[in-house]
Amino acid sequence: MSKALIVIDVQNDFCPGGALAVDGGDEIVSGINALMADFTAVILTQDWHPAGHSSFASSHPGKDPMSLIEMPYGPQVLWPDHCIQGSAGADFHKDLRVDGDLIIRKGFNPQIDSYSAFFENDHTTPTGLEGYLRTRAITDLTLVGLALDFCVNYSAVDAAKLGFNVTVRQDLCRAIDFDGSLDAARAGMADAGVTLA
Ligand code: VGL
Ligand code: ZN
Repeated sequence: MSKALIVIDVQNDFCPGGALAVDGGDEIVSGINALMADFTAVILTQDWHPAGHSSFASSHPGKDPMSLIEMPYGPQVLWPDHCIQGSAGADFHKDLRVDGDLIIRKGFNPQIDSYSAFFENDHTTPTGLEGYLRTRAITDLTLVGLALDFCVNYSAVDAAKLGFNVTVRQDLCRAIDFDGSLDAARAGMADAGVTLA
């Protein structure tokens, strides 16, 4: 049994002062750093959008941030502009240890958002992370990071569906908690067989 820690989107824009700030997003950094030594592999994800990304409200005239639209692949929340490639907001939190094995970027396709570290929001376009884990014979995943109800949730559910043993350390996550999203995420993860620790 080989286990990986997957650190989801601990980036400036999801921390206090950022464009899509998650309450307490910075509080989890030291605990995540401390956990890294317990794992064979440490993988970081980085939300990485081109300017004008289709998940930004600013790309849809007349639409407000946090409103919902129908995309060809299903419903999509429209976000404030965030994690634009190369911007300070897209950088990892300054205290996060970034000497892990792999950094996987997601959300770079202008037409599709990608909450999950495994598949874009069409649920079919792979990021390549599954192949990486399988070729390294990693079977067990622990997920931490931001945001619990979006990118951690989607990543955990996809990982469980792919057959990995998945634990989410809720104490090392923080949530956006918008319109019931946190309760729905917890129920969905539990249904998928994710261990909520
Ligand atoms: C995220 C909304 C938009 C996340 C990323 O990391 O949870 N949420 N992009
Ligand atoms: Zn994003």
